[in-house]
Amino acid sequence: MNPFFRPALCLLLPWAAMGAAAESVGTTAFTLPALPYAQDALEPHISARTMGFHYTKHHQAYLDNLNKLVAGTPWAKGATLEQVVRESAGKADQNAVFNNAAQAWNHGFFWNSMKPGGGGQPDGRLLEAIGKSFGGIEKFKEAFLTAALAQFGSGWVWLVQEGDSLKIVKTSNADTPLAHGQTALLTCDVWEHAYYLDYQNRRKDFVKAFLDHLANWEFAASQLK
Ligand code: MN3
Repeated sequence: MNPFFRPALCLLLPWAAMGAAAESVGTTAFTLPALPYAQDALEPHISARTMGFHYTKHHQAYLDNLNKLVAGTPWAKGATLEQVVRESAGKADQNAVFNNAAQAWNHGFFWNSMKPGGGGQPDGRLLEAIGKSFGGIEKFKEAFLTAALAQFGSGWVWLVQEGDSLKIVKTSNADTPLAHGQTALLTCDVWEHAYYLDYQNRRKDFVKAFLDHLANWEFAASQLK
């Protein structure tokens, strides 16, 4: 099915289920999760051209590589993407599996971290937790932007929950909070491929657009433990 026509299905599934391998006879393949919106839905902040490359080329490539790497291993028999990430993390001989599985997971999480008409601020428990950990939503946004600009080279900036507190963390390349016992709430991809077509070298403008116009606070709140 064309992923464009699957957002309703996606909304019915819990996020965790979306990362599960699709089962067929005796073997499984990790498949591209449906985007929760159309590829042009985040314009003008992220162009359809950027989304097209990012989702159908970059994200797909991580999944294609992962499927090749796990073929014939126990991971190809019904493991979830989360399992593959956790089980390959920190193992030198599984570095390629980790990189591709983590990037596949990170991208699925990133698509869900945005929505058309997002931004603003969360409410309820998440707003309270942000107040407690960062001193308010504006201070959180400043700290998130600072972290995004401080990430040297390719990587991600995240809002995570660790125990009772919220933190902003940066990860390099494919690294992910999932590998560090943290609960991811929201992420922004700061690899150049995420913004270069639209913003060239202006990472700051991209991350500001993410915070002010795209951040999906309902999704972030749904990940709180
Ligand atoms: Mn990316």
